[in-house]
Amino acid sequence: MGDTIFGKIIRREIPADIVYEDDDVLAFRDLNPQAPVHVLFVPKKPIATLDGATVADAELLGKLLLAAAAYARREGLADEGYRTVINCNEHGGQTVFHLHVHLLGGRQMHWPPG
Ligand code: IU
Repeated sequence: MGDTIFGKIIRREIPADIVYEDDDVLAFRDLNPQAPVHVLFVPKKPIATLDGATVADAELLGKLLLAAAAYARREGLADEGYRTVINCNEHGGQTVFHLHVHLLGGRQMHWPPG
């Protein structure tokens, strides 16, 4: 599996504004934020896409979502609400092929997404 810029962030080879870390998950602010709060939650394990995840990753995927939800609550986003997004491959708009959950909050979200 190819390395990505997120792998370099995880290994601290390039800087990022890291807001959360545990044994399995790293979270950092998106460089091109689409909302007042825009944080990316990435597994340290380099899974390329959601399509590439397997049942062996079930616990890790749960940890990723729970880390995002806990962060949102700590940041005071939970009551008004927020959005989590996982883009997969070309039609999903994925540009970095290291699985990540976008957490977007601090403004009204709209549907359908573009
Ligand atoms: P996507 O779901 O793969 O499209 O999301 C990739 C995100 O990674 C996107 O929102 C970029 O702004 C963000 N990003 C970043 O935060 N830092 C980087 O060095 C690069 C992309 I490249």
